[in-house]
Amino acid sequence: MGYTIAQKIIKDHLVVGDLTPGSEIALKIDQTLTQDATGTMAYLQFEAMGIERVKTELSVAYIDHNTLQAGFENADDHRYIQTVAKKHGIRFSRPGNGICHQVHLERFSRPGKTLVGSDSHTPTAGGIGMLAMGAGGLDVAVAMGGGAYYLTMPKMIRINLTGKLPDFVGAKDVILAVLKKLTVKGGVGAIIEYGGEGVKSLSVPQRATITNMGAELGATTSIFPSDEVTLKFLKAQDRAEDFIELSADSDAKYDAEYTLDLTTLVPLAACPHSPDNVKTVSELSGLAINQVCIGSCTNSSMQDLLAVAEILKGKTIHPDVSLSVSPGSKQVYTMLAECGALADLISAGARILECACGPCIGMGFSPQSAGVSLRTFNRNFLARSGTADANVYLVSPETAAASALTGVFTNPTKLGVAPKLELPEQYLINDNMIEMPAQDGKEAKQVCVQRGPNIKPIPVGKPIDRDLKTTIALKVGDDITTDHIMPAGTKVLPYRSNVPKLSEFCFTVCDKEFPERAKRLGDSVIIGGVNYGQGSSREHAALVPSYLGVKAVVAKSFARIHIANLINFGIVPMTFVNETDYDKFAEGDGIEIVDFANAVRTKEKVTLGNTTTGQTAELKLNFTKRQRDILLVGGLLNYTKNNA
Ligand code: MIC
Ligand code: SF4
Repeated sequence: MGYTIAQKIIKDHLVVGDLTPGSEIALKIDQTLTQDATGTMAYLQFEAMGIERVKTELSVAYIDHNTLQAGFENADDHRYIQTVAKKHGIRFSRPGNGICHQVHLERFSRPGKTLVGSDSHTPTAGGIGMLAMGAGGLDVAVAMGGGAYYLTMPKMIRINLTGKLPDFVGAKDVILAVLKKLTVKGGVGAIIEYGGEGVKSLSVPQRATITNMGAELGATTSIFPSDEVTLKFLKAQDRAEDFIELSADSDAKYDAEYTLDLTTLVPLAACPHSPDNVKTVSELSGLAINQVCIGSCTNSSMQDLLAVAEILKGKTIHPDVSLSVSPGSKQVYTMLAECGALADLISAGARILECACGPCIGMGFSPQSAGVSLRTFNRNFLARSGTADANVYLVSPETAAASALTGVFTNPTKLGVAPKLELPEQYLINDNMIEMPAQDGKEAKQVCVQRGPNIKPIPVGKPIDRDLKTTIALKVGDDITTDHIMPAGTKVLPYRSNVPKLSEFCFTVCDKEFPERAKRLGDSVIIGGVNYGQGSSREHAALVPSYLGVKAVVAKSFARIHIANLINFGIVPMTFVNETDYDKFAEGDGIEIVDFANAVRTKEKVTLGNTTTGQTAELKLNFTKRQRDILLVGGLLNYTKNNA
């Protein structure tokens, strides 16, 4: 039997397990990346492991999320990451160098290699044929230390692309079409592979837009073949030696296959507040807009921004619209400046922001009250923009630019004939903002790691008690995102390395009283719906509830990275055997699981009693032996220490 692309890379890196979908596997990790909002915690954890040097082929620490420095906190964290990286053998991408996924794609990604990153959009590098996965910071810390990365062997989904994209229809429209079909749960437990003759017509940055938003499908990762288009990109980045060819065997088996004819695609938009709430731009045509934001790790490549500049050239954006443009990397930014496209953007009225995540993570540029914002980003979750009642739509750069000119939703295909965009034969290579680590030995020993006062010790979990007898502190519905659990934005992000302070914001998007109530209760549980914890990889969405005393989350189902994070921080994730039992529990009810520790140790099912109403529900405990051991001792840090 033949293998899929992902199976080939997995086979080459397999340390534990086999290719049976649903079973536990562990992979050797070649590269890691961190960003600053999750990185501080990841490096604190790495330091706690007491390992001198990273054991990967390459590890890079990026600064791209917390770049609005409204106080000392973010700058302190940057300095900490810079010095800790220098000491332990990690390259440091300085603030201003760009968004981690864009820079990694340009300068470090390699077909056939494995990458874990403490950011859910790490699969961006799947666009070059890399097996790239998002994970919690602690998992990334373990990988830096040479430990394997544990995950559930995914099933394989193939999307065959046929035809060629029409003018003014972009890679964003491809992934929005996939999201419309498969939904935000459609990729859970799966790797999405793209194939078919349509692949050849997509550049590496376009492929990366598609794999980037595979995160929104809930997929473990997404991947494209590595072919002559890949080689061309690597050559243009002066990295031809990193190329290997990779494709699926003709008799590879997939668990599901879909076909998407690129020729038939039209401009699409994901409507508030979910990336799978997709309509055609024509359906929305004429709807007034207030703001347009172009950038993010999804759509900030040279190709994207050249298309935008071409549409805006010689024109002025509509008086009712405020337009931001954040180039994805210093490479993109400099090249835009050199070719004159930057001047076209500026003279059309764009407000140019630094190359960073910016508005995507609510770091400035929040829309006006009840504003309509068109963004080329990947997430439009409630309140993520920083304005609770804003309506955020996700669109392609072409739709964003066309609409910025008219002040209403505008189908870019109405603009006439698309100009021919020439992609560079050679990108501008200047890695001067990537700082190399100190040499192993004396030089590294001399590096003094600098910690600001905002960096507080990581709370350590406690072993599980014999019985679980506590109260439901919160009950939430389906598709709760990590942005609900642990919001981001300018006010909260500076505290990513200060868990006590961060806890004041936990779940406040859903319920302002939650932090106080959880503290008052001492310990508690949360009841959730389907796909609990979708979205980002931020382990703070587990670490902070754990700090607030949450012992277990009982849900209808969980998102992949979040369930791993819950286990890593000693919160027991359990699912209802019968989903309708969800209705038997309400906030404030007392609950009980007798012999809880023993159940976590050995049982596959357990009874949850509602001590307020007397009702019961059967719960599933679907854990591997290793996960059970981690939970019993109160989390992965304790587990790692105990096994050291
Ligand atoms: C996001 O897009 O939500 C983030 C911010 O990049 C997160 C990581 C974080 O919360 O720091 C992610 O996607 O993992
Ligand atoms: Fe940054 Fe937004 Fe990409 Fe997250 S999704 S890495 S916040 S640009």
